[in-house]
Amino acid sequence: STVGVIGLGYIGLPTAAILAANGVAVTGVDVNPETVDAVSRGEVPFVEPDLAGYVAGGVSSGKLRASLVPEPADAYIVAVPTPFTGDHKPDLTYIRSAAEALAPVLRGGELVILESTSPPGTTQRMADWILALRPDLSVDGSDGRPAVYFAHCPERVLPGKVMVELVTNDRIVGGLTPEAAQRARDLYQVFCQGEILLTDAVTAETAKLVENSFRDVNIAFANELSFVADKLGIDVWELIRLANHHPRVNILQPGPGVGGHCIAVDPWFIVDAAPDEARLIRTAREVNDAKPRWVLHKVVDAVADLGVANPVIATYGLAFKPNIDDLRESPALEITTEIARTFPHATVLAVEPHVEKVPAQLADLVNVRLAGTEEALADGQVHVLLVDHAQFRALAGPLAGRRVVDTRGMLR
Ligand code: SAJ
Repeated sequence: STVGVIGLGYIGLPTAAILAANGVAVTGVDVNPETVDAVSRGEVPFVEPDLAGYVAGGVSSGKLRASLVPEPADAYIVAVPTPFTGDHKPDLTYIRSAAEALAPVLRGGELVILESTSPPGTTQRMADWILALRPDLSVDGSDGRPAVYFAHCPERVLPGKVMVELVTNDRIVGGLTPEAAQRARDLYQVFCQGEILLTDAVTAETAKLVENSFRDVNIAFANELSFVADKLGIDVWELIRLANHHPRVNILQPGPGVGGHCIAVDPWFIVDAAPDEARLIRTAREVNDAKPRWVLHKVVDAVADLGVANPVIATYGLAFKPNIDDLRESPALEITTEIARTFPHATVLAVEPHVEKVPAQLADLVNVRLAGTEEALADGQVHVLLVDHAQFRALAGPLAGRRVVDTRGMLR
């Protein structure tokens, strides 16, 4: 069988590569010519463990190709971004473009799977967009029009473990029709060893959003405890460690805020779909989004306490979580930027072992530069711990007794 994967990003490219590794002829489609060129050469335009080997192998075996436009295939997987707009409304522009690109190549009988994390009802909307351009087709073969089988199969892989979790995670498959769900299951069975659970499309869409909202609400609880503990003058990490000894309590860890392109986004899709009902989910987003500013205030206090006009402030970590190079929606990057803006006369030394060149967001701030750990330890007067990278575990000794804002409890 042949599969077209629309969108060669963090999800589409690994999915295309794993299908190809299992003998499926895959055409990866992307609107970005640089991405298409890179994949055609067997290269990966971003960092994800083990992915490079799969892509190189797929291209050299001839099973994986890349193209700027969709080509006829038996099945399509749409894995394009679903960001939100400034007022927290979902932006479905990329799905709509994918639907418009796909419509002319359909012949009837194909399976079209939406993998992008999407608000409830999006699979139906994608089908509506396609069928509006192709009134000769239908979702169920009614009126003698050939069927196109639409399903939603949300991705659930953890960045940094994508190639493992693609194979081992259970998957939810929601069809616009039961037949569509069954066909989608057959496709995922090619590489997925987890359980494949069938449902309808709206339930599948909502399940994905609920998973990430669950995590967001739980992280917000931990972050709220960090505000409470600070007010009470107690150590939040000690507090959580002790409370977690209860057999039915399992509190997550506070941090500088919630980053990444999923957990900080997806809960808003639920809030948008059910604004009067999703009160806790909305509040959790607000609590987590308030955390970077709170950390900035702690830095302002530490600098005031230092009482120096041109302080040297060292920040440790820019990524959105430990041991990766991903800076998307990173609270650590946001906090470092805000520190530099707040203290134009300070020197900010940003330590990020996973990044080699200054990120665009920091590029026009003349008082920030990347530095190594040794320089930061030697010259820094205020130390802000933002990401618990493995490399930073050794900081506890050298930073003991110094002026530190520790957002991750790393000095404990
Ligand atoms: N964080 C904390 N405290 C914690 C745990 C996490 O502050 O105790 C922060 C992290 O530092 C980071 C953010 O939360 O800034 C999110 O990190 P994460 O590791 O929880 O999740 P992601 O964004 O890398 O991946 C999530 C996963 N979803 C769940 O665990 C429910 C993943 O399975 C999804 O596939 C992914 O979102 C996605 O693409 O939706």
